[in-house]
Amino acid sequence: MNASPSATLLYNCSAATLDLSVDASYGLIPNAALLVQGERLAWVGPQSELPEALAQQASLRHDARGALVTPGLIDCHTHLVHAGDRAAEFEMRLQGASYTEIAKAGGGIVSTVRATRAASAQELTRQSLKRLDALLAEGVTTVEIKSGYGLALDAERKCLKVARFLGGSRPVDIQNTFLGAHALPPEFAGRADDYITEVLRMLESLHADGLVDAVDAFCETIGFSTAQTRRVFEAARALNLPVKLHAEQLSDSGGAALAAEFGALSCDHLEWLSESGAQAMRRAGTVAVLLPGAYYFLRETKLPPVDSLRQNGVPIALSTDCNPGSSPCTSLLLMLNMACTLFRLTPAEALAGVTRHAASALGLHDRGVLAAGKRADFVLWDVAHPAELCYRIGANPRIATVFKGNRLDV
Ligand code: DI6
Ligand code: FE
Repeated sequence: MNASPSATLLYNCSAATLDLSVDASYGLIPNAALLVQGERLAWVGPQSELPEALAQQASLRHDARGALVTPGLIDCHTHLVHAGDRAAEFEMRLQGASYTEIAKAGGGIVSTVRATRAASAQELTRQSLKRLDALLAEGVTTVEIKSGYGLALDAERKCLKVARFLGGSRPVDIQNTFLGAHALPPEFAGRADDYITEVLRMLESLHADGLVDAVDAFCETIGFSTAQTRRVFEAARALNLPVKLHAEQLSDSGGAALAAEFGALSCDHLEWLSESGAQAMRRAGTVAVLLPGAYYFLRETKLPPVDSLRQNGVPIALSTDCNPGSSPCTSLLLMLNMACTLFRLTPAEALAGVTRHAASALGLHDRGVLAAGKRADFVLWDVAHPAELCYRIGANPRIATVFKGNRLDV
């Protein structure tokens, strides 16, 4: 409880701490104060309970004028680094073509692969920064970015390097995920197993370059089988890298059970998740990442089994899935609203899904809640109650973001 003289006190706010030791809902502290010391929170609690000794050590005092404070938002599943768009495919889908049909006809992910391979790192950076800035404008302080639109060593390296560069260019933490097993590139047509061998080679090389924080795969009828996914996971395990999985998005392929077997950080999408899949996730402590943007944009009708996830005690995170094909979305606040309206999450569950549970989905235990010792990543909002963050559509009530203890006007 020692604060150095350089500590900063934020007072006259309410805090949705998402801290379970406060309560199991928002962890709401109505008249709160936060003490920031360096990159960390030194104290969080009711203003009236702030120890006088700590209060006196704060050399800077900031009146939050009644703002709501939440943890910095975490977008734990994005494909943010890519080139081009798929607006023409959107038109085709509106005329009746399905996402799967387009993918099988050589469009879909592979068309973004063509554009991404052709783009220079500089151009890729320019296009990706626009999306990142849109996320940051809504209070995002940690973003996961997957590769998977290169599908060849040099192109995957280019994308992961751009992702690292983005992290150095903006006040945000970027977590890199290698998704080499995203789709079959045309040069491996009919040779999926050979491509997986190439994925393993890419993984080793990119990991040696320090570009990989986690490993993902698209386990699906139009993606890779569980046997192929297992090979990728075994390689990740040998390198001590955590795994996650695009699982049961379009069909029940048994991906969640496989991912759980490897202690996956998360399984993502999950519209077709079975009861046994949910139980396997619970046993493994795997987070369910729901992606309402993809559900909405693909006009899916099969809802993810939210009740089963709740009953099994599987933590639920939410993310934009920012990608050009199934979720061209750069608003995590919109995902809060959609998760409540489409998936019937409570606003408290939704907010936990972009903070506490999103942090777990990335294996980051130093953030996602407001509590002493956690990182001083937080957002001040011009709202009276946390449910307002989920309730509005298209509003952005962010006042300011603090990233690692630094006040920013991003
Ligand atoms: N599932 C998705 O929703 C994204 N990737 C995946 O495996 C979509 C990628 C795309 O259509 O470009
Ligand atoms: Fe995705």
